[in-house]
Amino acid sequence: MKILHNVRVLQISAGQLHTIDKAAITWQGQQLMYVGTRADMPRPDVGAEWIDGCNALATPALIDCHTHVVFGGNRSEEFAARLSGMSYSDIAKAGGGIRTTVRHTRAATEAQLLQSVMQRAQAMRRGGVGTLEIKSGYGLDLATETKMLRVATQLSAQTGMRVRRTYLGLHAFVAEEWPSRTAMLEAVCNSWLPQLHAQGLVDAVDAFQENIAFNADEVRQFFAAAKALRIPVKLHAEQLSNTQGAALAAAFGALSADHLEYLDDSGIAAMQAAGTVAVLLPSAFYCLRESQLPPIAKLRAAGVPMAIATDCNPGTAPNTSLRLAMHQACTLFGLSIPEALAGVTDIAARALGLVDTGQLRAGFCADIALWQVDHAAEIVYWLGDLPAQQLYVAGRKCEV
Ligand code: DI6
Ligand code: FE
Repeated sequence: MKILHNVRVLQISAGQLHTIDKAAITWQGQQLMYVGTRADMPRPDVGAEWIDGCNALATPALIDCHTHVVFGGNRSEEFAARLSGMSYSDIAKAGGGIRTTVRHTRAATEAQLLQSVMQRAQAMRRGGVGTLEIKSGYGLDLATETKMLRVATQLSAQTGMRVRRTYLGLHAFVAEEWPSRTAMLEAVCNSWLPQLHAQGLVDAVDAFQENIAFNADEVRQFFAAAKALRIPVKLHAEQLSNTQGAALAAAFGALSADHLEYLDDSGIAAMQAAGTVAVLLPSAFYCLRESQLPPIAKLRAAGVPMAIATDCNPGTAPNTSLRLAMHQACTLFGLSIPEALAGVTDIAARALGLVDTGQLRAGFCADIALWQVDHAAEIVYWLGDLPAQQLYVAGRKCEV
């Protein structure tokens, strides 16, 4: 048994922050046993390990529920091109964008990919992230998609972080490599997905539904294949235009629909009815210098839970700081501090289908971040480095 004492504990419920002062947290193995005041703590086991929290603020370890953090190369040259006037869509149509990263990711060895993602993941971990979702999607062939998902699996062992792997089967269509779009769909749905699933590499699937990517019929076919294998689905929806992606995702009981700048009222209603989480990605909004805001007030009014993630990727969000994404969600999208904190803990867990992480309560996983701050708002407020003092994932201490 472990006993973290001399801490203040942040709890987030019903949109309110609540701090327990002079608190203690105990856990056995991976599971929290007690979270409350030190005074009320049940008598500990003899031989329990005592850990001094130095009066830090304890929060659930943060959860980054949407990333593309495994990739080869980078896209700084396209960033420069965008600064001189080219749009993200122009670059994609000219064969760049996602396809640039596909070339680099195919060329990289598994060891090279692991080495580059380790650096980014270490920055995330230092920022208090204990759980990380990682999407494939820069392979677009079976060998490279497999390589990406294997690297994501290895990353967990190397860093101690919990990793959820998402097969982003429909990210981009490379016309030169296929006789038709139907042929690609056929391979992804009936061959690659079942093979990746059989190797235990897939926790969920995702697709990019957009005018420059895949249409509703194609996504529906892919989701039907995932459903047949009982794999949960997620969707990049209404990022650059409205293609009724959120409603389609909701119809499949999706864990989340992500981006959502162009989400409309019917999409909100469908998400609300299905319990689909809205994942907000303000770093991509910022990098693309978008002006269309996701309909935050309407999502809030409808009671659709809102998570926040980095979308860490080389094209639209070269960001390893979940705290920066939280800050952007507040400054650019108008979220409150409690919404931002819930969006990277409890609600982010829901967006990944994790039922026992993201809260500091008995029975949940012992995933804890300690912060040297006076008030929880500082976690969102400071720009730049604010390293977690200590981090525990599934009861085990991680380096920060
Ligand atoms: N939407 C995104 O924001 C990322 N993928 C997607 O479907 C961007 C991917 C990239 O540009 O590399
Ligand atoms: Fe994304």
